[in-house]
Order: sequence, then C-alpha cells, then structure tokens
Amino acid sequence: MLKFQAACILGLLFGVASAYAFEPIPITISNAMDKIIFDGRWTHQTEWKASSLNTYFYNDTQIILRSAHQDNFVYIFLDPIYDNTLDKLDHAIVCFDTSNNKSDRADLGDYCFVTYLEGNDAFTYQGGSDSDETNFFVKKSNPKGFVAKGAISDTNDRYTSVPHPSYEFRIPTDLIGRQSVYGFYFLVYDDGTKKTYTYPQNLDSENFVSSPDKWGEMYSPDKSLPEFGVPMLLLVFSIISVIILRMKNRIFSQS
Ligand SMILES: [Ca+2]
Ligand SMILES: [Ca+2]
Repeated sequence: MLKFQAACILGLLFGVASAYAFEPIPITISNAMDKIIFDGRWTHQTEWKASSLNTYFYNDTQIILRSAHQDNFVYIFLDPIYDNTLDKLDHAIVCFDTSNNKSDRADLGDYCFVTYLEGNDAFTYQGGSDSDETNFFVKKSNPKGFVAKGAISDTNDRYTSVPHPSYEFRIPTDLIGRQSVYGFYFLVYDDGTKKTYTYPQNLDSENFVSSPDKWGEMYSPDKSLPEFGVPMLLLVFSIISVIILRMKNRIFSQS
C-alpha cells in the first residue's frame, strides 16, 4: 500500500514537473510600441523599454526577448547578444498557436513569421499543409500591417555594444486573434556556429520549426489583450437595446 502511495505521489510530482516544462511568458500592454522604428535593431536606448523582458541562457549564448501589445498588434524583439558573427543567413522565427491546442502536427491555427539579418524580406507561414519538409507549414502572403526585420544592433543596445544580429516583429491581431493565452515558440539561428536556439529551450531541430505540442505559452496577465474588444461589444449591446426600446415604444403608441 505504501509503495502504491509513493508511486502515486511520484507520478503526481512528475506530472506537475512535465506540465511546467517551460516558463510561460507574460506579455504586457504598452503605450509606446507605436513609436518603434522598424529597422531591425535597437534604434535608441529606450526604444523597447516599455515591454516585457525575458532572458534565456544557453550553453554558449544569451537571448533577450522583449514583448508587448498595443492596439491591433503584438510586438516582439529578439536579441541574441553574444552572436558576434554577422552572417547573411542568421535569422529568427516566432510562432503562435492561436487556439493553444498544442497539436503534434501544425494546423490552420498555427502561424510562424520569419526574417533574416539584413534581409529586406519577411515571411508568413501557416500550418495545415501536407508537406512534412516544412513540418506541415506553408508560406502565405503577408497579412496587412505585418512587419519583421533583422539588422545589426550595437552602441544603442541596452545589453551590449558589441555588434550582433537582432530582430523586430509587428504581428497583427487580426491574424492571430486576441487570446489570453497563445502557444508560443521562437527560434534564433546563428549561421556562424550552425546552431539554433529556441524557446522552450533546447528543443531538437526539426524541419523548419518544432511541432506545436512542444511549444511554450505567452499569456496576458491582466487579460488586457483579449478584453480590448469589450467596448465594441458594449456598443453593439447599446445599439440593440435602443432598437428594442424604439420598437416597444412604437408598439405601445399603436395600441
Ligand atoms: Ca528599432
Ligand atoms: Ca551569426
């Protein structure tokens, strides 16, 4: 009996540990993100100051993630501060599982956004494809308002003045919705070392990106992201109430 109880407790502890294999990322509301200059780098020292800060430590590098939302966009900055090789193929990917259903095969609710160092191109991918070469993602046209850019950050970077790649993203909520919790993943690739660095950390490299069932989470701690639409709902209810009242008045005046 004691052995059974011990096994249950161990199972429970293991279950709790595996349920929190990643640290969820709180995303803050900000009133300064519309001032971001989308040149792919720390343009000035206070540029990304009004955003959440998460720091990820790896064996040989460190990546700073800044995130925030404002109006109709989610803003992400990725800063691999110890990548000292400025390679054309250095790149960053951020992904959202918009229904947070953690599918083992990417579905239509999964989106990834890609940009390269010093490249002027940015790309949008959506799940639901049959191709396992890109882990069931397929390239789509970029949504309206989407911006992503990589460039070299240096003297204005808050964490190091040594030149290194950095990446700025602006992702429209019209595409990824307004959720209190998203499945979330990022990948930063350093072509100098041929290594990838991910959140959640140390995921095995798969084709393109890891499957959504291995992703972490990004959440809105004060629910300010999903509740943005409430005033619009109130407006709709107000209009419906006025229409009903007018109809009632008309019926009474006719009777
Ligand atoms: Ca910038
Ligand atoms: Ca590099």
